[in-house]
Amino acid sequence: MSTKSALITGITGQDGAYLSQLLLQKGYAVHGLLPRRSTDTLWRLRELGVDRDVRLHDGDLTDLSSLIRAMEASKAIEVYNLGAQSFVGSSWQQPILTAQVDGVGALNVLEAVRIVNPEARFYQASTSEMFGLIQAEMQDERTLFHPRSPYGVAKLMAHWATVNYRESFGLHASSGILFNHESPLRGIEFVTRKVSDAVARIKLGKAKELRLGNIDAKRDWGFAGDYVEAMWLMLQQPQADDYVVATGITTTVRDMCRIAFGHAGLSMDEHLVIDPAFFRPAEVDVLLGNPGKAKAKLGWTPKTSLEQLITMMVDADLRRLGAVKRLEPERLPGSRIE
Ligand code: NAP
Ligand code: F7E
Repeated sequence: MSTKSALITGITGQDGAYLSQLLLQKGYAVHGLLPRRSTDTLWRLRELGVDRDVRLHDGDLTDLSSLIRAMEASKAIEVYNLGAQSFVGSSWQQPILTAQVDGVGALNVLEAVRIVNPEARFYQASTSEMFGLIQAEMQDERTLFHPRSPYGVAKLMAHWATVNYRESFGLHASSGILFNHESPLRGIEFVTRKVSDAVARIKLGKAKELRLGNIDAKRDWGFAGDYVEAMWLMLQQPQADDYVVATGITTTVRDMCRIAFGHAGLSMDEHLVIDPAFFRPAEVDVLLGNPGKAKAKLGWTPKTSLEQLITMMVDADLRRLGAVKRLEPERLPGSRIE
């Protein structure tokens, strides 16, 4: 039997790294789109020990010709569009770039699939940010959207383009409406990783305070390693569809932060400073997902609690920053077992 081939845009990001690891474990040939950067962006793939096992193709989501070439060279039968300007905060400063990469970029990938291999299955990284100003206490696949940032608006375009290519051209195109998911590989600008990094620094005497914005915001946080399994499951279904992927539990930034400080034996109240610089022009106050459809149809359930997730992240940052005394076992969850 010939090896299945998958193409991942955003392969150097948090989810791209975990998905690469998962697909390699399943025997896929994993290809990734690599946008030109002046700095090294392979650290996550390296940290999971898979950087030498993936094949990278020069390309950018805003350059359709490079996507067509990557589709042709990879012979992908599954395409995961994870690439994005994914930081909500930056989307107010770079709204046009965000629209071009996150909105038009997804359309470019759909076009590349349609032109090169319309039989290939397509996954779109949709987001709970599309719910924004929530229209139901618990959000599911039928909840109305009301995005609150240029990021949410751009992602909504990509989401509807995915539905439209499914309905117009019969593509096997699915959207995963994923709620916040985190890991030790999360970018430092996102709140969980900002907290875990700061807690580790404070613990090691390298910093004194942590400055945050709106700590009353509530998020439904899960572990990225669990969530990439749902992406893969969506593309194994006979029919393409849209699925909410979430834990069904929501927690304030304040309580998430308290878990992190508590794990390191520190008092949050002694170190946390509220800084208006980190408040957003429009906030998504609360998100809470209903993963019922993903459970029923994909057989997917989250495996990692928020407590496990945050302690794993604090421990990883302590280790990175050179802690003598470790608070966790040697290996990062999800890293390669020799
Ligand atoms: P991430 O860590 O920020 O990774 C984003 C990836 O996109 C990086 O590999 C980045 O490459 C790449 N990228 C950025 N601009 C690009 C361009 N113009 N052309 C090609 N690639 C480009 O994001 P993530 O957390 O892994 O999230 C994966 C996807 O899921 C994103 O689409 C995100 O919007 C969406 N999502 C995330 C969450 C979450 O909680 N993590 C929830 C719902 C949806 P560089 O690093 O070189 O810029
Ligand atoms: O903010 C509040 C902030 O930046 C979470 C992306 O992956 O998930 C992510 O978007 C909350 C917000 O994630 C700080 O105001 C307080 O209410 O970690 P975040 P996000 O905006 O929810 C969705 C699902 C995606 O799709 C996105 O790609 O925390 N908050 N103080 C802060 N947030 C940050 N970043 N920094 C602070 O200092």
